[in-house]
Amino acid sequence: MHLQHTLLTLLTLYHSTAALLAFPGAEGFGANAVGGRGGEVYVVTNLDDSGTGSLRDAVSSTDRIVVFAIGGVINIEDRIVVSKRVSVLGQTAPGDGITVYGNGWSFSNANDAIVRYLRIRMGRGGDSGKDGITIAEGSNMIFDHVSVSWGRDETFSISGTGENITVQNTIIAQGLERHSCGGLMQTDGGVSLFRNLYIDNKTRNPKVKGVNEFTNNLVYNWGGGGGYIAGDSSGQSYANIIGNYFISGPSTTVTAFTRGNANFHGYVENNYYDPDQDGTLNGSELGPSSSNYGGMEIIESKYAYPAVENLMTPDEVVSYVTENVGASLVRDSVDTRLIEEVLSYGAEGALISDEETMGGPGDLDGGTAFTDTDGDGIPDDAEAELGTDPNVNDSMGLHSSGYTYLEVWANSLVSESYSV
Ligand SMILES: *[C@@H]1O[C@H](CO)[C@@H](O)[C@H](O)[C@H]1NC(C)=O
Ligand SMILES: *[C@@H]1O[C@H](CO)[C@@H](O)[C@H](O)[C@H]1NC(C)=O
Ligand SMILES: *[C@@H]1O[C@H](CO)[C@@H](O)[C@H](O)[C@H]1NC(C)=O
Ligand SMILES: CC(=O)N[C@H]1CO[C@H](CO)[C@@H](O)[C@@H]1O
Repeated sequence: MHLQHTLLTLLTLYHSTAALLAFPGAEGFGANAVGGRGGEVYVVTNLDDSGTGSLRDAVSSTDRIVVFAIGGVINIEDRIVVSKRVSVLGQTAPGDGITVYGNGWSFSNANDAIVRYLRIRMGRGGDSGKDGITIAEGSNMIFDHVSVSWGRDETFSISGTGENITVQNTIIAQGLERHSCGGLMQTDGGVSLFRNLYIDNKTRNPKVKGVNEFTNNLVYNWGGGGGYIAGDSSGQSYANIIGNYFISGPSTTVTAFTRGNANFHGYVENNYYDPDQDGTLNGSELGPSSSNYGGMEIIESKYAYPAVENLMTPDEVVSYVTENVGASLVRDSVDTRLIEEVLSYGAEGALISDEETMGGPGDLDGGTAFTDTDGDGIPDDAEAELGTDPNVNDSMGLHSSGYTYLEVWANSLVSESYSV
């Protein structure tokens, strides 16, 4: 009887955990990623490339919520490979937050990843033929307020058997020449792209195949390879494309949508295109004809994919994205410049082949670590407010909301609803 009751309690707990959003404001196919909830806390305490207290070490084992007691640029030599059930909560870093520079990251098979407020800048020194962020397989992942740039192959790419993945409020920028790619988003397992900025990539902004929702994104200064590339293959694609703004820049020589065919089935609604590169934001709606959408098959009803809670108009998207997207608690020099390009409404922007053009990753203020007597990741003064004990390692306990106390604290540092 007693055992049965315990089991029932456990099952109920499991159930409520499974239905919980990754964090308040998580949306789309990856909204229910669990991350390291139920595992251990790992506090990153240095900017080293490896070893105890480093970010690489933090993500190398499963079941961890990773928080930061230091801000700054982490220079990496080899690619970082992320284990299953890991949360990387960059918003907890003091100072100007965290940039990881020098190579890219693999989230292949890193099921249940939650990644927030992190800058990932690959650069010329990274592995040739590799991406800024790669996901070739794996499920239930969400990337929120990430800035990823300077991929040598793609910048952010999801392919293969990836399933239930969201990329939201994220900057995907400046894939390095000559490939200069935003990235592939091609999987049948479902990818949501919400409120992102694709900027200064020659091609694949993104290239979509399979099951995909592309809503409230801003695409700026794509190059001759293409803005949104619709499938371009014999595989079948089923996509919603809603409320996006496409703004041509100095590098743009082709229309917003290209390379579609009858295998690409798209539901389209209220997408704006400003082609004239004249410094004024005055685009107009792309009528729902196949020719405006690169030749894809336009379908009448929306696919029943997990949608955004607050659908914005394209004009609202421009305001929202320029104010909020990327690791925006503190904008670094790179993101600041990218946003200035957008706000030139067509006059500024360039494809680059070398990050030196951007001044590299820039300098970041490391900030001051908060006092955390028990080393459980939550600052002493916040423990007092949360009702946890500043002298006991108790941050992974479950709050009544279903989140760990550590997540409740981390979530409280950033805004949770995405509307204007
Ligand atoms: C992806 O999400 C769908 C819908 O919630 C679910 O049925 C499916 O099992 C999920 N896939 C994985 C691998 O979790
Ligand atoms: C947008 O504004 C520019 C400059 O004011 C003007 O030259 C252009 O014709 C306008 N475009 C549209 C579509 O109204
Ligand atoms: C706190 O406990 C976790 C286990 O949940 C452990 O991994 C971690 O090292 C502990 N931290 C400290 C500072 O004792
Ligand atoms: C269109 C465009 O600006 N493409 C650029 C994308 O970024 C790479 C690297 O930053 C440039 O080399 C491309 O020219």
